[in-house]
Amino acid sequence: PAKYIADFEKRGFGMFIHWGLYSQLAQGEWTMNLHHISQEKYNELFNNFTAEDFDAKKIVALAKQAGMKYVTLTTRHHDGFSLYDTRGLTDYDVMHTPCDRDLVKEFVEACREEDILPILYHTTLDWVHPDFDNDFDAYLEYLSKSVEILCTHYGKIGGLWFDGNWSKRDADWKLDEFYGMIRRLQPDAMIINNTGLSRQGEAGHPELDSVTFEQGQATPMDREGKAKYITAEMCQTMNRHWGIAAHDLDYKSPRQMIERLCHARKVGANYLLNIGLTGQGGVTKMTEALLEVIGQWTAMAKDS
Ligand code: FUL
Repeated sequence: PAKYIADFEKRGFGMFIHWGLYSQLAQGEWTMNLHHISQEKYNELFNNFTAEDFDAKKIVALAKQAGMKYVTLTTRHHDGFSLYDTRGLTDYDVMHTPCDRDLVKEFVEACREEDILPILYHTTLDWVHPDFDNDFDAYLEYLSKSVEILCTHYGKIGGLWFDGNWSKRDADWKLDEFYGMIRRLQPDAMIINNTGLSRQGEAGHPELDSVTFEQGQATPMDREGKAKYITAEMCQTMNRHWGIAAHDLDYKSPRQMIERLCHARKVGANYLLNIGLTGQGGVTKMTEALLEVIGQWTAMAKDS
């Protein structure tokens, strides 16, 4: 496989970060949809977003200490809000909140300094954009321009991680064009999509560099058999939610997470372990404690 794919595979263990306006409510990233949060309430989250606790360097250091070699950040989730400067494409971005900092820029730069590969998660499903359900071609153009910004303003990125094509299974997402644009602008970026391969037994688009097993486990058979893949990633939550959820104390033990990591590596897959940041971008004590134990283990495993 291409060198960048081999590099991704060698890195093996990554940190997934879910963070957005929804984090202020601490009910998971689907809360707008599941709990019918009003537009008014969401405006309040937008107007209160300061990101004052977000320290990209600290997060990268935490990931490193845990033995992780890449980090995947939700630059835009299904609620449509962007953590990056969309340069006039939409007002619904971080530059129009009190925060007024390009958080993706801070993130990518912090990663680069520490040889951590930055991967940018971007939703393809949008709950708030008026074109999503009315003028899908216009929406695709908006989506493509959004991703083009990520491909052109942050230097070399490690990859893009898409999520949401499952929301309109029969639609023409024009993936040839979409992925083609990324290949042109970022020839060494991984193109990953949450294809739901584990449920579907299908590998998605041929252009994909990696397929994702959300919460599920890859098996050696998948690699050779029907659901053939070049690289695979198993992504998993620490508790039961991706976005921070205050009521959810159902955490996995470090042992369970380490076993998953070992399983993934045994079948040649990567393990992407999620953390949910607090409303203004901080890391919870629980997350820090779990990462600390995992780091002690990975450090010992490396030495032995
Ligand atoms: C899912 C999304 O709908 C979740 O909110 C989360 O981002 C997960 C990683 O992928 O399909």
